[in-house]
Amino acid sequence: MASPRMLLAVLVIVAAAAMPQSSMAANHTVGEASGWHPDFNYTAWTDGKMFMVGDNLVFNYKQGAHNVMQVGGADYKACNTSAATINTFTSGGDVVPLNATGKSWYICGFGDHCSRGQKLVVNVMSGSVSPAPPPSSSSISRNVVASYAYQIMVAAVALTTAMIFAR
Ligand SMILES: *[C@@H]1O[C@H](CO)[C@@H](O)[C@H](O)[C@H]1NC(C)=O
Ligand SMILES: *[C@@H]1O[C@H](CO)[C@@H](O)[C@H](O)[C@H]1NC(C)=O
Ligand SMILES: *[C@@H]1O[C@H](CO)[C@@H](O)[C@H](O)[C@H]1NC(C)=O
Ligand SMILES: *[C@@H]1O[C@H](CO)[C@@H](O)[C@H](O)[C@H]1NC(C)=O
Ligand SMILES: [Cu+2]
Repeated sequence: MASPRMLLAVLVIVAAAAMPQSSMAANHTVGEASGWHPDFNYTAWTDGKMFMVGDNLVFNYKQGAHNVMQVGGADYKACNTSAATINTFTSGGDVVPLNATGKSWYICGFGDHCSRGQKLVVNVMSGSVSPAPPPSSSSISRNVVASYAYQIMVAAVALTTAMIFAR
């Protein structure tokens, strides 16, 4: 018969294996399947999403038909396509890292696309809650993970107690 100590060890191992890997950076595909183009509400797309330092934005579009200019807030607001950019991306499948907290602004530099809605602002939150990065829109929340680990521990204690009294 398995000893309570052994059962506890097994449960601890199971709990450790159940914990997700610490790197949970998310890729946010801008506009999802619609991609990056005018006549789309990217503000609505950001609704309810969490953007964390370490996440990426992925801009999908036809190369040469659009681009991604990372600009300042004033140039975003003005749709200033001749703005001095922080970065410009042109590959059509741009993976743009969110590596700083605060707002990050993106516009398309082609024609009137920006004024037709091809513009995106995201508010990037800190990912500094150690040790693992905090939740992103597409990963399990820390609270869920924490409560799951807690429930396993409670179950382990209960089982161990039961084993002791059952002898
Ligand atoms: C995000 O996309 C990049 C580039 O395609 C890929 O290397 C990386 O594994 C992706 N990360 C996640 C969390 O899906
Ligand atoms: C885009 O959606 C937001 C809500 O997420 C709304 O407040 C805004 O008016 C919309 N913009 C346009 C141009 O429809
Ligand atoms: C657009 O950006 C350029 C370069 O930074 C600047 O000279 C110009 O004043 C900006 N225009 C507007 C409308 O903000
Ligand atoms: C932050 O991300 C931009 C791309 O948006 C990149 O050009 C820049 O080098 C990054 N900075 C750091 C410190 O990683
Ligand atoms: Cu465009």
